[in-house]
This record gives sequence, structure tokens and C-alpha cells, in this order.
Amino acid sequence: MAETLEKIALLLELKGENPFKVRAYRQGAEVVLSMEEDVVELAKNDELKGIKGIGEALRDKLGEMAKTGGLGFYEKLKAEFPETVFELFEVQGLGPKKIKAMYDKLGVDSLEKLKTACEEGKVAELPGFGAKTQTKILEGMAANEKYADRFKLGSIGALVEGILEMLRMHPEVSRVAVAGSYRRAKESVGDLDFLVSTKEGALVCEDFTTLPEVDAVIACGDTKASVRLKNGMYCDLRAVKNEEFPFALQYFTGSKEHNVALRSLAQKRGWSLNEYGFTVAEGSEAPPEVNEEWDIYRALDLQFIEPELRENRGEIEAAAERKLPKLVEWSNLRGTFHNHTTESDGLDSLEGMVDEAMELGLQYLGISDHSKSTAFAGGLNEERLLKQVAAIRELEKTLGGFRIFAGNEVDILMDGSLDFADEILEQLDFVVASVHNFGKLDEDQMTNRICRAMENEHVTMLGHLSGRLLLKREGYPVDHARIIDCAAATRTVIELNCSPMRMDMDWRWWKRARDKGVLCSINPDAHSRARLHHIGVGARIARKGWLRREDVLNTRSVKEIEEFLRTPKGER
Ligand code: DGT
Ligand code: CA
Ligand code: CA
Ligand code: ZN
Repeated sequence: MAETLEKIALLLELKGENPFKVRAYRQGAEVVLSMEEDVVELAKNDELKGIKGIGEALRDKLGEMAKTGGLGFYEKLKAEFPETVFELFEVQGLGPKKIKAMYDKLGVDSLEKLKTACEEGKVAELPGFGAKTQTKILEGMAANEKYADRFKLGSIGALVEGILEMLRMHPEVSRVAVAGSYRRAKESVGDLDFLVSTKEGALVCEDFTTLPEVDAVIACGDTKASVRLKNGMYCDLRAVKNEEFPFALQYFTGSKEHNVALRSLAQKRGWSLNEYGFTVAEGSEAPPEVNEEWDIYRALDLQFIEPELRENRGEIEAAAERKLPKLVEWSNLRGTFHNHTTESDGLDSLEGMVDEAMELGLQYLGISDHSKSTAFAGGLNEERLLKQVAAIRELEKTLGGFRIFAGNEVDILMDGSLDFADEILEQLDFVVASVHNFGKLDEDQMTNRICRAMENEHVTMLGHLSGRLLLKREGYPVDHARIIDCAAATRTVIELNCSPMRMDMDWRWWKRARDKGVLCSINPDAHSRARLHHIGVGARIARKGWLRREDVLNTRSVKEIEEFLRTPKGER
């Protein structure tokens, strides 16, 4: 239902409809997605009245979809365009205005036609486009092709959990796990690798291919099934015997590099290790019995290595020396910073965001809407910002001890100065400083720009360091190592922006930052209450970066945070 509303919004935009109408559909989609109640059931019984963000027109449409499984309005609208127009919205940098212009003037209604039009130079000739835009579009299309078969970790959690749940319910299945890059918490995942132990492999494989998420069956045998899911993702199931399960889990979790290193350790003891077990060379001592995955590591005289660390980046050496860190856990998080409200480009009010944070069991929430330069996102000027701070102080009085930290995501301007003067910033509890306007800076200029911002006494933390959008756009050129050094010197926190499309700063840099004493803040950059939940996957990426509880600012209690924010930066 949400997807249909989202598509209606796109098509209405293409038709040049009233933006408020378009927005109503888009907001409706978001509301449907974030509702905890069974929205289909409510819609069926005409019980959607009074739900914020769903007006009468949407209510009727949701009702029709719930009752009939279809929507006449959408079918009619869709018939005006070829199915392929939706592809165009997937191209980075292409919004409805541009798509509409190309559709009206060049008849571009599919990726294929777009590509031809660009290659023939026709797009550059359109008013308001130009050669630069045309090149950008071609690059955007190339990026889409490059990333076409990967999915963002933060966007597939519910899907994976759902499949695990169904496998667990199968009467012939005893142990169940998801392995592969998903278990290792890679920020993007190619295919999913499920694993079960069973005596009835053929039956379980066959049942797997009939799950509701399955779109096509690629292969189905006695020990393995491969399917494509409705979202286009490929997915393997391996069915093994109970005694093989720990070995298969270890093997299929990977990474390949980690496994290669582990196998050579086993080799030194005269054992060969594969997905079925240990095979002992003649004259070598037998390995101890293996019932669980950690028995394999113990047999090799290693500490258990958490899946997130299995990238062969020093974890095996550390495990041998018993020096693995105790990794941070989701349940350690007490609050979070960097969240938006309807004051800028968020979809939920301050009250809504706070309500959700309390639901999540957090003790505090940092609000940081955009600053005035980010006008396209409804950035606040000084007056509106100070009004928001006052509103936060008022609301806080009614919350029985829950704290709202009043902040701002202040733009780092081109020269590294900030969008607000110090007299304004010092009235806030905290400040996230971020780059939103990239300009044409080279690596050195960009790094200097960011460092200058971090030198400001009021900048608590640096937002989304590289500006990358996963599977869409590389970050701007920036020297991570120098930024980390500057953060250490200025006592500036670096954010782990755990919006699924960002995961920025990248996990590969966190151990270095940690070792230099730089603190991490796991921030969802939430633009709606539902997205506050992303701190869970954020914690997994932090683990992947070797971070411990003490390395993460928002594991601290309210009292400790208040103390931290009160202390001058240099003394933190
Ligand atoms: P992905 O799917 O591209 O996000 O990444 P993975 O790590 O899930 O890779 P995948 O699905 O090809 O294989 C799952 C795991 O199985 C992989 O992490 C390690 C193991 N594996 C697969 N092929 C090989 C191989 O040829 N040699 C070794 N040592 N391990 C393999
Ligand atoms: Ca995989
Ligand atoms: Ca695979
Ligand atoms: Zn931002």
C-alpha cells in the first residue's frame, strides 16, 4: 500500500500536479510504513479516521486497496505512462522536474531512451540542462548498473528477520542462521545465505522455495535451494546435518579472506577445515569435539571472533593474543543525537520524535534540524532556531526526566566557517557540523574546510564525514586520516551516521579513530520516528569498526552527557 502511494506521488509529480497533493501521498506512504498497528486490518474496517498524515482522500484509497487488493485511481493514472518510467526515478540526480522536461520534450520514458538521448547529445540541448547535467545523468546511470545487484544492510533487516522466523517454525528444522555478508554486517549485501540443520533437506529446500517473498526459483535440491526474492535479491538456503552446522555456519559467514587465514592455522595442526568439519592428517592429534561455532575457534586456540570482525584485518592475530575488544551492543545505547523534525525536512513533529525515543527505551534525544543555508531542506534561520530551543525547553518540563538536547545540524560553509555565529551556537546544547554543498573542492581544500569547522569550540561532532550515498554516489574527496587527527586534537566527536544510505564514517576507519581517542556518536539522522530504529544497525557497524562501549558517546547516561557537554572541548 505504501509503495502504491509512493508511485502515485511520482506520477502526479510527472503530470505537474499541485505539490501539496504530491506531498500528501508521499507523507501517507511514510505514515503507512511507520504504523505499528495492522494498517490493512484498520483500512478494511474503515478505522483509519483520526490518524495524522492520512486525510480523507487517502483513507478512501487505502480502504479500497485493503478491501479489493487494487486501486482504480492508480490503475488509471498508471495507464497514462509506460511501466518503465519508474526506472528514471532511480537515477541519482534526476528529480521529477527534469524527468518531466525530458518526457515532454524528448519522449524519454525509460532508461534505455534516456541513455540514447544522452549519447546523442539531445539532453544537453534542453533549456536548463547543459552538457554538465547530461554527463551527470550518464554517470548516475553507470553507478546504478555498477551497484544493481547489491542491497543496503540497513534496509533489509525486516525481510531477513521474517525469513528466519519462518524457517524456525518449520517442524523439520532444528538450527537456523543467516550467514554471509549480512551476518558480518557489511554495509551492503550481495545475496543472502541462510543455513538450517535438518534431517529432511529436500523437504525443507522445497518449502523454502514456496515462501511468500519468493519471486522465482533458480534451483532446488536435497541440500541447497536458490531463489530470487520479490525485491530482486538472490537468496541461498543450505540444509546440513546437525553435526555439520557449526562448520557450515563458520564457512558461509566468511569472509573468504578470514576463512583462508583460519584454514592455514588449522593446517599447522595437521587439520584441514572445510564446511563439513575437520579432517585429521595421519599422525596428527584429533581436534576437540565441535558442537557450536565457537568450538572451532577454541580448537585453534583463539578467542571467539564476532562475525562483524571477520574480515582478516587483524582479528585472528588479536584473538590469538586474547586481545579482542569487547564490542559495543545495541542495548548499551542510552540516547542518540542528530535527528530532524518537521521544523526542517523531518516528517514527524518534535513531540512525535520524543515519543518514539521514549518507546525505544532511550533516556535522551538530540534534535538537530538543518541550518539556514540548506534552504532546500527547510533550514532554520536564527529566529526559528531560538524559538525551537524555547519549545524544546518547554516540552522537556512535561517529560518526567527524559532529556531533549537542543542542537542544530549546522552547515559547514565553503570556507569552513559555520552557518551560525558563535553567539547563536553557544545557546545550544550541542552542534553537529556537516557539509551539504560540496562545491568543486579538491581533497586538500575539502579536508581543510572540515578541519576548520572542527576547530570551532561549539562544534560537538562532525556529521556524515564523506557525504557518500551507499550504492548511489561516492563521497567527496577527503583525507580521512587527517580528519581523524584533527578530531583527536580538537576533541571533536565523529558521527557514525547510521541512516541505511550513509553508514558514514565508513567502518574501516573506526579502529584508527578509536586508537587515537576519538569518540563515536551513533546517530540515525532520523527524518521520521520510524527511522530512529536505525541505531540498531548502527551499533552493528560500530562493532564492525572494533568499537567498545567506552568508545561510543551515546552509551553514556544523561548525567554523563550533561557533564560532557558542559565541559569545554579542550578538557573533554
Ligand atoms: P556478498 O554476498 O557479495 O555480499 O558477500 P558474501 O560474503 O556473503 O559472499 P558469498 O555469498 O559469495 O559467500 C558467502 C560466504 O561463503 C563467503 O563470505 C565465504 C564463503 N565462500 C564462498 N565462496 C568461497 C570460496 O570460494 N572460498 C572460500 N574460502 N570461502 C567461500
Ligand atoms: Ca552473500
Ligand atoms: Ca551466496
Ligand atoms: Zn546532513
